[in-house]
Amino acid sequence: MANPRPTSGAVVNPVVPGFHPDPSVCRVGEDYYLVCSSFEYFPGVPIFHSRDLVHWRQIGNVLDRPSQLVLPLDSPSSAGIYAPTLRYHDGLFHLIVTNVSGYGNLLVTATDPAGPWSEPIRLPGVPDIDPDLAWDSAGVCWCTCAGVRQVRFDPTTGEAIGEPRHLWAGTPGSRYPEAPHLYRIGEHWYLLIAEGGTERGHAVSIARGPAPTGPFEPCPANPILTHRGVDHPVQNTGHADLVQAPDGSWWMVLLGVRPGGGTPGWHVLGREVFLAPVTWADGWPVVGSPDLALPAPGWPLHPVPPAPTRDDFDDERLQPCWVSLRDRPAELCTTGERPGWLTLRARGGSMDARDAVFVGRRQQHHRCRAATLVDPAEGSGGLVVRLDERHHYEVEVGDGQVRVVARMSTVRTVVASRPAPPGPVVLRVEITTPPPVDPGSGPDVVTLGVEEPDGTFTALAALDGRYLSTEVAGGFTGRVIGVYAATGTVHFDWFDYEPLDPADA
Ligand code: 6LW
Repeated sequence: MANPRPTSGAVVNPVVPGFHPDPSVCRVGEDYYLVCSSFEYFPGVPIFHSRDLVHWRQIGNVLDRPSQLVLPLDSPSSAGIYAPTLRYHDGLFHLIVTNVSGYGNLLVTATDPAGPWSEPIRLPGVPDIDPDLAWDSAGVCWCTCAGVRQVRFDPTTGEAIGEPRHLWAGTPGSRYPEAPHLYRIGEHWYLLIAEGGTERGHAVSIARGPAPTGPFEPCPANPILTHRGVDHPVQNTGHADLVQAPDGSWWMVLLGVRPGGGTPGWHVLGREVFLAPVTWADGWPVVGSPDLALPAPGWPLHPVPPAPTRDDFDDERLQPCWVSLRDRPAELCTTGERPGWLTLRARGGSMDARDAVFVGRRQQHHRCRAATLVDPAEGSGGLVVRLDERHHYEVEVGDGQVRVVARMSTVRTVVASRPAPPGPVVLRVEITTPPPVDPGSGPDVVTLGVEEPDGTFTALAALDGRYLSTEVAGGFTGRVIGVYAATGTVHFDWFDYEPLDPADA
């Protein structure tokens, strides 16, 4: 499936492409802010700003210091940071989130959502993942989490007041009631949840009651959104948050995936952020389909400039889109040591290691190209497309050789190798989506290679992308493309990332 991106005045879904799951959105006046899960990547919880709900620009990461984000070097992929909720109350932004890698639930606050955010308060009294915050008219704060359970809560100390109460088990016969968000809208309190699991059975359901504590009456039309069993290019739809647009209309942000290839379809970009229209009938929300193109909205649009293709690594700090694995100690990753270059010093060896030294950015387009100029004078390293430790393809230079390595579950193999051109070398990866030639075709083709001294590209291998998909690898993340050091010290002068479809640029 080529996943064309329609344009011309329409809302183009996903509004935040690439691995950005579990969206939570918050409106303050004319400004919207949106956060997502980040799992094993550091910094954690990317935060975006928009004036129109359609165009989003990353303004930072909420958990950007080691004191806020503890990710043990041996913690598994798809552990770490799950499902934040972002809310604004009394002049302060509140972000509540779970670090499943041992730290538990935590709360941070900020006056400016671009940061800095406070040191975290730990929340031992919150009994499960996916915490939400809501304040009632008396100023009492309620924390609701997966299960669905709720506890009264003091957001200034993190202390739970009393015991958690069970609120709702979700739809009978469904599973995993989670991702709750609680809102006062009109005369009712609404309890929005996800259920069915985050794969093809994913769904959004809702209940309402007279108070934040319930009792809650399920919507007769539950689930109010699901794409299970439906032939729609957007699948796994769920984990939603409600928001009002500038014109007062209601919308939902939610996660969905875009599977490609033949049967059963593989999604490679992770769970992405979609927008869906919401209307109301009998006091219940009616959710329209999060189609790839929605009609142009009735309020002014505020497009954001496209991200530059090249990062020259000239800034002292990396741009907020760059992530590393579990930590980013200055002695392993620096932009200062060789001015204008990113220097990586190997620690754990190859990309198979949980403590691999890797800096990357999310793959956000099905068809794209990435390249880097690498000087491997004192080591070996290269350019990698990563799903997790057990699923990645890389083109690497070192010891006078250029190699393409594929890691697919238990299989690790050198697919191609040849002598390296002299001096710093440009490594390149191109990801394309040829039409499926048979029902078993993969979602895309990942071509890895090297540029010759005259600038021509030599492809060394073209690999089936399904092995870097969530359907094969499992987990909650998506692809991240970046650079790494396998041995010694490796320098990168620049990194290019560009979509190959003009409509995406
Ligand atoms: C998250 C849960 C979910 O905690 O996936 O899709 C989990 N929904 O709500 C991890 O992202």
